[in-house]
Amino acid sequence: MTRQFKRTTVTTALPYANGPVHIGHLAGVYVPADIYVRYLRLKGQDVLFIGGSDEHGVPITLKAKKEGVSPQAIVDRYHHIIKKSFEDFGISFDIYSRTTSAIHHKTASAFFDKLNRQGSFVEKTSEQYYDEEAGQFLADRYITGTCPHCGNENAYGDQCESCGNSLSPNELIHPRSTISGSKPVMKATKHWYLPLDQYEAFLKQWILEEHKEWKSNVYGQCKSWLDMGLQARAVSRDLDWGVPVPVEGAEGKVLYVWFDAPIGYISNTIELLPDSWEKWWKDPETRLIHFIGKDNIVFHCIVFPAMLKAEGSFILPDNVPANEFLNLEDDKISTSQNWAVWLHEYLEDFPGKQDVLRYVLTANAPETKDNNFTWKDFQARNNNELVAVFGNFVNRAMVLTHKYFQGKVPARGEPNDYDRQTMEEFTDVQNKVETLLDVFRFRDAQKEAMNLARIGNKYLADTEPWKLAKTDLPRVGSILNLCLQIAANLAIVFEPFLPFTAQKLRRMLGIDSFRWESLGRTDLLPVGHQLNPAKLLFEKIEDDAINQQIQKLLNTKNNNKATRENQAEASWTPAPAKVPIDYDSFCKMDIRVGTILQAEAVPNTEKLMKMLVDTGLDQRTIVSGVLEHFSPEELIGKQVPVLINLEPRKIRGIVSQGMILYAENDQKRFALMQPQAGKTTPNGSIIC
Ligand code: B3M
Ligand code: ZN
Repeated sequence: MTRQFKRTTVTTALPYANGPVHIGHLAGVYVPADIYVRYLRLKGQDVLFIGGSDEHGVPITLKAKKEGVSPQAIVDRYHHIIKKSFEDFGISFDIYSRTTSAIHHKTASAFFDKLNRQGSFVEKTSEQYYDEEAGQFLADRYITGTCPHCGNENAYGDQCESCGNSLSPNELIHPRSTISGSKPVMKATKHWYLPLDQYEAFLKQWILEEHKEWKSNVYGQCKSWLDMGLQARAVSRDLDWGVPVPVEGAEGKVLYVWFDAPIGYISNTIELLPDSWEKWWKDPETRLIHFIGKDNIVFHCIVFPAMLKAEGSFILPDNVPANEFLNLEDDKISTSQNWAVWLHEYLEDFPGKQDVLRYVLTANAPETKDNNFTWKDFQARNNNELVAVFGNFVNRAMVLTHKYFQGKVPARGEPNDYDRQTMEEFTDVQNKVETLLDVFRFRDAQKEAMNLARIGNKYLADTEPWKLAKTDLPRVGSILNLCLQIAANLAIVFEPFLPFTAQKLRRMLGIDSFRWESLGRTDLLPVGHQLNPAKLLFEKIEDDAINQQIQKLLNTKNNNKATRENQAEASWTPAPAKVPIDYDSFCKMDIRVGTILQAEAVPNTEKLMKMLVDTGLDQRTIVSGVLEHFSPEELIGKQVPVLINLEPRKIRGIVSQGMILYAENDQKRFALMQPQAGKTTPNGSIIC
């Protein structure tokens, strides 16, 4: 049974202000939330839409350190970029603020203080890594060392990016501080813990019994956390960036970012509505909805509710419609790998096409499982759905009305059977879309909206009014009237999904606003109403534009590969030394300078190159396994060291007389070693 509420507070996860936002953010959180909020507003409901940047936490301090600037400079930069991207894409926040605001510091601090005074925390002292040179405790990300699982020497204290294992700092072999490079020591430090175990019974009842309607991915994750049993979590950190712990003697300690960030939803409401914010957070007749990604479920369904419960005066979320992740061209979106479509870059490449991206992201929304964005699919959905169905239908209806009726809505005669059937097909659209939106099924809801465009497009194609103009103009008028009514319905139903297009369409139809309740009606535009000139709602996206995007991603892949190889080289340690030999043994080797005269691949082999080498003493054949490393052209004419007194060996039927020496690096890649430029070293020169 659904309860009746007076108003709805909708929040969206606060993105970390340490980078711009990408399509994964939009698809997972902000577009669905915006659709939902626009829908509620259209229905005339009281709704508040809260967003903001998360400006604390270690990733931000690390980025600042890397760039040699202050954390404030980092968050200032990205907060504005993120805020602008959301505005550009029509994410209709009532406020988009930030957790470095004075009001947030005050609110988060007071929240902690209240919990602390009423004894909601447990204080515990534990041993943590401390950098004696830098004089500070080290957050997990500030410690690197060798991964115990894969041997990667640059694993972080919380995770090894090489093998993907989660780590705790004391598992690292040879830990180092990333601040000073020194070896950290263990030192006692005191922190405040929220005893989640004490809330377990309450959470089990509240989620598992009272919120069985939550999305299965959310409910399932909560259940597995609760089944595992909850433990106390530290809500403070030793760090100099964040909201200071408001306790005497707690200098150098701040609130853990996941403690202060969700309070940011409240702070931002206070900032917007200093006098009336409480009804949005404390009135049981308010419904609270958190839109988030799946990695934030535990914080929004377990930790934050426990905090709110501990505080005592707040409502708890009614629903947390978390999404799974969106992949890009089959790979996980990654900020650090630049594997993303950044919103600000998208708009540079596709100006004015916000709604196309909104449409495609909703059509592929990762609602119940991870989903994939590909540029080909983006193009296909634009060209085959938005252009060919929605845009084409509206355009033809408009153009024909201008052509035959001077742009005035024509009268409708008595409907025939096909008209009636068409009308029946969409009278139910409001009900269908609402039923889906009410349970956060945005993909299917958008499909229903698109279905209306299909109905219109099919009706127009089947009735072919352009063929009747000469013989039966009143019938043409009837057909176009119904088409225009469908177009008006499209302007309503697409308003939550494609707000820019809906507005454009309303303008074309010469209507300022429609009421959501009118959805499904066929009398939205009165007879004789003057339409504005027709404009295209969507335009075809050509292969070139798509290929450019694909090429951009390929370049990213190649750059990442090169960087990985360089890093591997930089952290490479040479092979261990061999056992000593005496001088006489060394002198037995006759190594000379020679010139490669000819080189060719040995047929039917993958690795072998046959070369003719001038050793100064003779010309001889040498076979080397270097085909993967060099092309014949790279070798011909080069001077190289040759071990000439190695016993001849038969390789694939070819007698190889000696060995050319190469340098082999950590990647098992070969390089030529050549005599010093500018000095003559005739073939046959001894190498000693
Ligand atoms: N900044 C994590 C994230 O962006 C975090 C969300 C906070 S919501 C209160 O995924
Ligand atoms: Zn590892």
